Amino acid sequence: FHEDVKARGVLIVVEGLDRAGKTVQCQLLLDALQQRGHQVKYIKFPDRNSLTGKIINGYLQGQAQQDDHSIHLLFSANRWEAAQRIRSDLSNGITIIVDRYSYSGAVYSAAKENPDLSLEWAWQPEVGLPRPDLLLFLSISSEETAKRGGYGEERYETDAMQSKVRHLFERLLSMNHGHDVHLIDARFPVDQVAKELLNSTLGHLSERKPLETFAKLR
Ligand code: Z5A
Repeated sequence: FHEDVKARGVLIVVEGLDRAGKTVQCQLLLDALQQRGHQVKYIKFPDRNSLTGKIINGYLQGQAQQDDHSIHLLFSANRWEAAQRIRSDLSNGITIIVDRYSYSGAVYSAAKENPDLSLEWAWQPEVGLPRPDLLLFLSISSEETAKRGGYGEERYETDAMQSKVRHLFERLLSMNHGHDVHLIDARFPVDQVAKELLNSTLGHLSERKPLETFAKLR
C-alpha cells in the first residue's frame, strides 16, 4: 500500500570547472526530461538577481572588493534564500536541475588558500541545505576548458585558480556524502556528453525516500 505515496521530485546537481559545459548541459537535460513528460525546473547558483546575488555579481565582475569570509557566506546565503522553494517544489513532484551548488561554494573559497578558510570551514554553512539525490560532475582539465569561449573574463578564471579548484573538487568528492556521484567525461562533443548525463539521470527519476540534508564533513 505504498502506491499512494506521491513520488517527490528529484534534486539533481551539475558541477564542474568553469567552461566545463554545465549551463549547456543543464539546458539539454531539462529539454530531454520535459520531452519525456517530467515536470522539471532549472536553477543556477549564484542566482545573480536576488539581494545577495547582486553583491556577488559586483564582486565576480571585479567592481567591488569583499573579505574572503564575507563573500563566502554571501554565496551560501544565496543558496539558503532558495532552500524553502527547492523543498516545496520537490515535494510537489517537480524535479530540479541545479547548475552549481554547495560544492562550488566550498571549493572556490578554499582555493584562495586563506589560512583561516579551510575546506572544512567553507563547508560548514552548507550543513542543513537539501542534499542532492544525484551529483553529475563534468570532469575536464583546466587546459581543455581554457580553449572554450568566454574564458578569462571574471574573477577566479585564471589557470592557477582553476587547477586548485580541480584538486579541491576531487578532495571534496572523495569524502562520503552518501549520495550518488557520477563522473561525466566532459571533453567530448556536446551531444555525446548530453547522452551520458541523460543516461545517468534516467535511473533516478522516481524518488520516494525523504529528502536529506548536508551533514558536516567527516
Ligand atoms: N562560485 C563561488 O565562488 N561560490 C559559489 O558558491 C558558487 C559559485 C555557486 C561564477 O559562476 C563564479 O562563481 C564561478 C564559481 C564561483 N567561478 N568563476 N569564474 P557561474 O556558474 O555564474 O559561472 P559562469 O561563468 O556562468 O559559467 P561557467 O561555469 O564558467 O561555464 P559552464 O556553465 O560550465 O559552461 P557553458 O556556459 O555551458 O559553456 C562554456 C563555453 O564552452 C560555451 O562557449 C560553450 O559553447 C562551450 N562548450 C560547452 N560544452 C562544450 C563541449 N562539449 N565542447 C566544446 N565546447 C563546449
